[in-house]
Amino acid sequence: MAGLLHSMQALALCPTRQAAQRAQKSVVRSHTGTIQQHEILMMSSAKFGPFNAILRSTSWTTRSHELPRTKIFSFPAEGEMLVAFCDALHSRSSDLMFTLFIANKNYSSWSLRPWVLMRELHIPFEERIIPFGGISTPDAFRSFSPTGKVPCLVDADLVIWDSLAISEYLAEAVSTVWPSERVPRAWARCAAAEMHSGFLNLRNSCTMNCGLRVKIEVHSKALLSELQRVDELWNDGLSRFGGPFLAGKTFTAVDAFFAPVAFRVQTYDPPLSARAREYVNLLLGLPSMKHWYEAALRETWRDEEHEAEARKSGLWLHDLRHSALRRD
Ligand SMILES: N[C@@H](CCC(=O)N[C@@H](CS)C(=O)NCC(=O)O)C(=O)O
Repeated sequence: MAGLLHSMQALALCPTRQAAQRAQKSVVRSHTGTIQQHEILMMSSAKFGPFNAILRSTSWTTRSHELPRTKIFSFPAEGEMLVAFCDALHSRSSDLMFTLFIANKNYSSWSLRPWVLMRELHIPFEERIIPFGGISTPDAFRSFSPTGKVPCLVDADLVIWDSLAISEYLAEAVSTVWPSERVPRAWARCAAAEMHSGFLNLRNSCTMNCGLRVKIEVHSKALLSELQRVDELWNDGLSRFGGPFLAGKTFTAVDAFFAPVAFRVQTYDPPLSARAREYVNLLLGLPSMKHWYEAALRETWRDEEHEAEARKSGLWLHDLRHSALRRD
């Protein structure tokens, strides 16, 4: 929509009297399942005057077989009026509703990535939790996700079933998902991809379990070498782009990809440099991360597979989930 606004502003600043036609679309889906497509046709004609904007607004609902209803509005559109109109259309796009399927906040590290990204970038979405260790069966996951895994983003009739693919899908509409400049953007994509496809020892021996505090008794060589690489990678990004986030001043998808590592560090307290710890504290202090954490502590589902993984990781010092339950 920002692109739409810019192109419309450009158009408003240099209206020509020749018969020009431009079409721009915005599709808005409401909570009730109604879809509205706004299409702006710019044209001048004998009928509509020298320079008029025509809005073709079509709405239909996903819940019935009704035919779409189309309304056409036309009005003079020059200069500020056109910009004001575009602003109004832009604000309507905030109704855009994605549905994000996730699993337990306490365990689901992959779910956290798009969730924190969307929350930090103020991308509206409806959250649906399908918990491990609840009453849901593996079939429940297959009903919305082709792999039976989360996260899964649903946008109208489109399903995006992988956290990296979700980030790229969102990046097509929201320019702040990745850094705006070429060099930090390339770096951020490499680092996010490295996290997406690597760090298996960190994932397996320091499984995400937000509410636990665990003492790792023996750090394997493989785990230590991955921790060193995380540290090196974070220090590299922070020095190159000046922090406080990995690729510069603002939170982008690469920070979302490392957000689960911040919870792992909180749980397992592994050896890390001071700068890396500072970055972990920054992530843990974000309002969205605090919200996720508090919700994780309140969850009452327990999934034996995840609990067993955490038991293998080391000595449990504290289980804050229990105290959270006692507080309730
Ligand atoms: N490549 C996927 C991995 C997703 C994934 O493994 N999700 C875990 C949750 S943390 C899951 O759904 N596990 C359920 C299972 O393996 O049955 C992504 O990035 O989204």
